[in-house]
Amino acid sequence: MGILNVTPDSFSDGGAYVETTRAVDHALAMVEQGAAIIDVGGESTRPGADPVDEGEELARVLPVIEALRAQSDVFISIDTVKPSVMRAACAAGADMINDVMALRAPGALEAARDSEASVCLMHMQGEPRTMQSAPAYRDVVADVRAFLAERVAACREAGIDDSRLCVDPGFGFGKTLAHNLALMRRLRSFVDDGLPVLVGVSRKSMFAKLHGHDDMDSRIHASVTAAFWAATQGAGIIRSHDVAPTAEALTLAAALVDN
Ligand code: YH5
Repeated sequence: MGILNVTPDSFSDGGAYVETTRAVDHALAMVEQGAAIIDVGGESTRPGADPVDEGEELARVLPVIEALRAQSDVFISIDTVKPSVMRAACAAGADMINDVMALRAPGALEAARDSEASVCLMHMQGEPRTMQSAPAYRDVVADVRAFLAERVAACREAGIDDSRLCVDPGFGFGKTLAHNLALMRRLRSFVDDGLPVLVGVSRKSMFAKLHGHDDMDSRIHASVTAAFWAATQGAGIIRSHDVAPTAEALTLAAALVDN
């Protein structure tokens, strides 16, 4: 899954892809490099980020989804927590809803159900603005698995079939480095719960904390290495900014793992 940020304040791209044609070109380049899914996001969910107005988010993502749909059959994911954006994005050609709130916003379950799109349910403790202030768990792996099981049950209740779902432990979303490492170490337990697992660690600050220093090359190297680990543990989807090296790591993982 290649990340396509269409946020002017985006962490990595500095707003370089606000323009639709540039965004679509970047998406097509990621497809060329091996991305099977393009994750279009118009609201930054970086720690500390402020929420984005609905009209602004729609104005960012809809032209990109429409233009990408017109030029490619790639699976398109919309990274949003807003039911109105889910509906509009799916009407414009999105195939998947990637929700860091796991469809907890009022109306989100209904919007997802009506769209007939696939859904990624991600765990987050707290909200983006404050989630990294003091994350705490009884047992991070058990707590996150229980949360995801509850959201899967809510989806079933709402009429969303399991065949449409994947789950995500939500690396960096209300987690310390120790929490992130515990989730990565025990990733197999999420896979064993039965649904496809999505992992998003690309360029995240957990690697700066792990290394004790911060530069983009180090973050990217660690992200690709973590993608390899996640794939060997059975993760089905890796969300990444750096598709070419990540795709190569996943090719190696697939060649090494016994299935
Ligand atoms: C995710 O894990 N993450 S947006 C902070 C960074 C770098 C990157 C400080 N959407 C996920 O990518 N969706 C985001 O450096 C996501 N899983 C799913 N399913 C945050 C992000 C980032 C944040």
